[in-house]
Amino acid sequence: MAKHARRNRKVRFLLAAAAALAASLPVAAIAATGGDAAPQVEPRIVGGGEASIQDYPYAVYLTDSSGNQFCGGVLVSSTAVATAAHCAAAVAQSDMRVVAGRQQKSGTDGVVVNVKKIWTEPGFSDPGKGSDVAVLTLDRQVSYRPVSLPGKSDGSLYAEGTNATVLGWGRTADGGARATSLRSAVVPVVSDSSCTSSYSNYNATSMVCAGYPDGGVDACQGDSGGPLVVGDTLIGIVSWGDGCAKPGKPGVYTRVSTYADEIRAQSQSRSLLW
Ligand code: 4AZ
Repeated sequence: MAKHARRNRKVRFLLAAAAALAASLPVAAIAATGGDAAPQVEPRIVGGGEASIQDYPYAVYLTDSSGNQFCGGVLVSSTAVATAAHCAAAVAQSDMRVVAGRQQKSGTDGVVVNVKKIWTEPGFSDPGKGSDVAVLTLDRQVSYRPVSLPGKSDGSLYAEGTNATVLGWGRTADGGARATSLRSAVVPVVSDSSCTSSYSNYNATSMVCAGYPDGGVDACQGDSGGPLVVGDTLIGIVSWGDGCAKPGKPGVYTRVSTYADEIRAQSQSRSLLW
């Protein structure tokens, strides 16, 4: 979408109703706390800011054998990375690399690790149908702190309005260039009823939505597979959406709590398997 179209749409949206105006207030708060002086007309992970890999040591990205970044991922143990199933299917296993501990794509810090096994959630066919989760088993251990997976008592993390952080090296604008460095953005969890209004194929068992009614802050292409965290607990995996940061079109994430037991099982190194 053209920037002007987006801005005009935003203005119309703001003028449309008092309710929309009230709903837009958190966006202003994010822009203010994000440390960006400019008003939010040039959305960047769209609408976020640069993040430190030290603060999010479990954030990793996936490349092909030429080093081209195509997705994100998240360390769930010293030998396992959770990502989106559609990311795991994008490149042949033998060509896939996991880059951990690296902030800048152009950097040389951290490690580049091969993948020796891919588990994909059975029944996955298309992100829009759910089950968009996979676990990559690394061919050696890495020393970066893994993320925590949600437990049985973590249901409240999915309450409407919970502020979650999405991380990635993907596009910084809808249709724009990919980031050169790790970025983060804060997005509130959206209720199932609201997300059903946004997307007729939304499934509350396999997916969770996050974003602002007015858009402006979102994951985007290339962020897929990356983490949505509350504190250091993984609640979502970037999966899909209608474009990026559009009003009324929140980002859709794989609902990790539904798959946590399976992810845990797939993350334990069991030498009998190899
Ligand atoms: C993608 O194509 C993609 N705005 C990722 C996230 C979103 C949309 C598309 C969510 O990888």
